Amino acid sequence: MTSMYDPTPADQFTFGLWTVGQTGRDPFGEATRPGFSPVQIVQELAKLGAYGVNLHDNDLVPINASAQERDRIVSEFRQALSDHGLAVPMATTNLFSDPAFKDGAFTSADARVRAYALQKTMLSMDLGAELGAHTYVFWGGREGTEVDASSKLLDSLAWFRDSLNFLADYSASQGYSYRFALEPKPNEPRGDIFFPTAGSMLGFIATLEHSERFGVNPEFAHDTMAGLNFTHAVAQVIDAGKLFHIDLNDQKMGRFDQDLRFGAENYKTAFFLVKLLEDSGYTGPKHFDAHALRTEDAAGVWAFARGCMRTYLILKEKARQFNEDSEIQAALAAYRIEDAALSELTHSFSAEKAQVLKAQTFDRAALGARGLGLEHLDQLTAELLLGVR
Ligand code: GLT
Ligand code: MN
Ligand code: MN
Repeated sequence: MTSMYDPTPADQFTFGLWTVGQTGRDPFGEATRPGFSPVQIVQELAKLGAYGVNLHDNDLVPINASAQERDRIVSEFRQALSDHGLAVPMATTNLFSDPAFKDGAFTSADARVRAYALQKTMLSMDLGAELGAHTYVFWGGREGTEVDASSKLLDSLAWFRDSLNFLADYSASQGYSYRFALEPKPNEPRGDIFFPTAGSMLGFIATLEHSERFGVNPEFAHDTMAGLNFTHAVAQVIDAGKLFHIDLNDQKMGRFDQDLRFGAENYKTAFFLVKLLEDSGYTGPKHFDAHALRTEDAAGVWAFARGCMRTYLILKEKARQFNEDSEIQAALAAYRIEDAALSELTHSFSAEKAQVLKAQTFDRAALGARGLGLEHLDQLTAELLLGVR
């Protein structure tokens, strides 16, 4: 039996090969399940109604594969994509697993590592383009420090900028259609990762040569680890016109990077995030950068994947109900006070308007005394989410 919460490719849900392919290994224990081949992942995701699959170069092609092996693997994978109607909307580079990158890739203090990182990324961009990807993600997992006595902070920023400028030019020289999405994270695996927040990424993007080709790939868990409000971060990225991609998952605040199933933990934040994405008209892929719990077997992995997508669609329906609920809309209308004359006065400067505004009298006591009705509005929202409205 199908339901309105069963995903279809039109919903544009995607998973990374590394997400559903994760084997349960963590820093304290070995794999608890064998994982799946890239071709199996394509088959299963297509059955579940996903739109696409994303990858790092080495999720598909082992780092030590020969040219012939690479071509064979890629051609088998392309065949599976076409057989099952799945896209590869996003590609990225693994610049964090190999010991060569233990002190950073583009921000390594070793010029040879920086050059190797550029070479590896160009080859990975070639692979992504071959598979039809239009978004290229940079997650600088190893770009950071534990030891600031290394004295490379300002150099690292310049090296990172040079690398991105180089790669944007490489993309253009190859005729690739890439838009680049930079993914912030505050820490883990480094003690401190450079560009910890969406805001710091936005600031850095403005310094790039082709800043119009660069945007942000925010991740729910990354802001939540640091105790930040992810929905607020995404709003700022949307306001800047820079939401090029998004990584959805869940997380308890202040913990290690859990990458939980979307909506597993913070229902309310997930609701306001989905509402923001839907209301703002975001049309890009919704990528679940999460993995099944270590307790799960193969069936648990697909239950996890299906759960991510269903929860998004359930919250999307709740957002629609929120927008159509007359009591909620009345509470919102009462909360917001519009004044056309004052808005005209304040929305842009003129010397004359400034004079008029300075002469205006405000009833400060009345402004402070007004009750805003937010308890009522929040309780209505809670009841909607809890299914009793
Ligand atoms: C890694 C990380 C993610 C990044 C991926 C892209 S890899 O799983 O935890 O947040 O998005 O490199
Ligand atoms: Mn991510
Ligand atoms: Mn993560």
